[in-house]
Amino acid sequence: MSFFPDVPTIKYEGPSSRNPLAFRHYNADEIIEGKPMRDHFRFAVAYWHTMRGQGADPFGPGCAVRPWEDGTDSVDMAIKRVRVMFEFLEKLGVGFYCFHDRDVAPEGANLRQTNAILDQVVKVLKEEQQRTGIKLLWGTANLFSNPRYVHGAATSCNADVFAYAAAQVKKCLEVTKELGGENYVFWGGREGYTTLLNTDMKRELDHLAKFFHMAVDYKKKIGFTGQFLIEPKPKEPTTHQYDFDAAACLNFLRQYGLTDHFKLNLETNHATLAGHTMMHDMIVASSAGMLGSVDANRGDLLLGWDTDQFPTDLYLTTSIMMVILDQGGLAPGGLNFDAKVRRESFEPVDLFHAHIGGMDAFARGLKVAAKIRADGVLKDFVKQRYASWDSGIGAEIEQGKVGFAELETYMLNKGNPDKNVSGRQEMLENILNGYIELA
Ligand code: XLS
Ligand code: NI
Ligand code: NI
Repeated sequence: MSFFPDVPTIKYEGPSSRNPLAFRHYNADEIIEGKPMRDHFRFAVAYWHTMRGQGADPFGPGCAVRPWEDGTDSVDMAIKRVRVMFEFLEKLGVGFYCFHDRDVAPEGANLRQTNAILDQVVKVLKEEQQRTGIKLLWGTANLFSNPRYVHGAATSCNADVFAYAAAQVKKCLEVTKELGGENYVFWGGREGYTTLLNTDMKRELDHLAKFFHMAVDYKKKIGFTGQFLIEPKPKEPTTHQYDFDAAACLNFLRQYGLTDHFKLNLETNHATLAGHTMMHDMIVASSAGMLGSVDANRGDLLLGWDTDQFPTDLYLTTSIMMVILDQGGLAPGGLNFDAKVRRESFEPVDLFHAHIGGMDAFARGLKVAAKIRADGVLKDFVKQRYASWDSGIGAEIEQGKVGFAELETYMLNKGNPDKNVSGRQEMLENILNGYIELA
C-alpha cells in the first residue's frame, strides 16, 4: 500500500529537466571534492514539520490534506505515520531523519505510560530503519509543548518540572541510542524568560548547566557515542532565549566547563532572528571547532518570526557550503530540513516539491562553493589582504615578540602606516555572481 500513490521515486534528471518531481542538480553519487554529494550533505527530514505540521497559525487551524491521518493522536495512528514517513524518505532518497519524542509518539497519562507508548513506536521506527537503511541523524526531547513546561524545563522555577524533564531526556537518550542516532540535540524550547521581574537569571543558567552535566554523565553511563548539540535561537517562544546565538552558546559552554561534550546545531532562521547572517554564526562556530550540524531553512526578511521556509536562495546555500567545505565536512552532523511548507501548500505532493527545491539549492551551492575553492579567488584575495601580517612588524605582533613600547618606537621611526588598500567588496560580489550564474 502506498501513501503517495501519484509520486514516483525522485530521480536526478539534470539541469534541463522540466519535471517538477525530479532533481535537476542533486545527484547523490556525483563526486565533488572527492566525495559523493550525498555524503557532503547528509540530508535529513524533520518529523515534526513533515509528518506533524498541519499548517495552523494564530488565525486559523491547520488545513493540510494528509489522507493517511485519521484525526486522532492514537498509538495506531503514530505507527501508521512511521510507515508514511519512511515511504516519503525512500521516495525522496534522503538517508536521515530527525524527531522529537513527542512527534513520533503521543503522551500517556503519566511518565511510565508515556515511555511504554514510546517504546512501542520505537520498535516500528527500528524496523523501518532496518528495512530501508535510513538512519536517525538526531533525536531530541520536546520540552516545550506540554503545559508543564510553561515556565521552561531545565530552567523552570519548579524543581519537579526539572526532574520530569531530566527523566524525559534520559528516556530520549536511551531511545536515540537504541535507534543508532548519530547526534542528540538540545534546543532550549522555553529556556528563557518573558520578564526579568519574575526571573532569577543566574539561578536558571546554573540549573541549565547542571542539566547538561547530568546529560553528559548519563550519556557516558549508557555508552551513547552520538554527538551532543546545542541549537541556538534568540527568541520565540520566549522573549529572550538563553541560547541566543552561537557566541552566547559558546560562552555558556565555556563558563560551565561543557565545551568538550557539545557542539552547535545552527539554524538559518535562528541566526537571522539574532540579527546575524547564517554565515556569521557558522564562522563563529566553525572557527572555534564547534560547528556540528545545520538546520537548513530560511526566514522571511519581511516577517520577524521563525517562518521555517525551505532554503532556495543560492547565496545562502553557497555560503553554508563554503564554511562546511572549509572545515572538512559536517559528519556526524548533517543538513536537517527544519522547514515546513506554507499553509497554502496543503497537498502531500507539496512536501516533495519543498524538499526537492531545498536539495537542489544545496547541490548548486555545493558546486559553486567547490568551484570557488578550486579557483582560489576569494582565498587568494583574503590572503593578500592580510599580507602585512606575514612578515615584518605584523609577524612580530602575531608571535608576541613586541609590545606597546616597541610598537611606539617602530612607528616613531616610520612616521606613518603604509597606505590602506581597497576592500573591493563590489568586485568580490561580482565574482560571486559570476560563479552562481555558471552553476
Ligand atoms: C525551533 C527549533 C526546533 C529544534 C528541535 O525553532 O528549530 O525545531 O530544531 O527542537
Ligand atoms: Ni531547528
Ligand atoms: Ni527553528
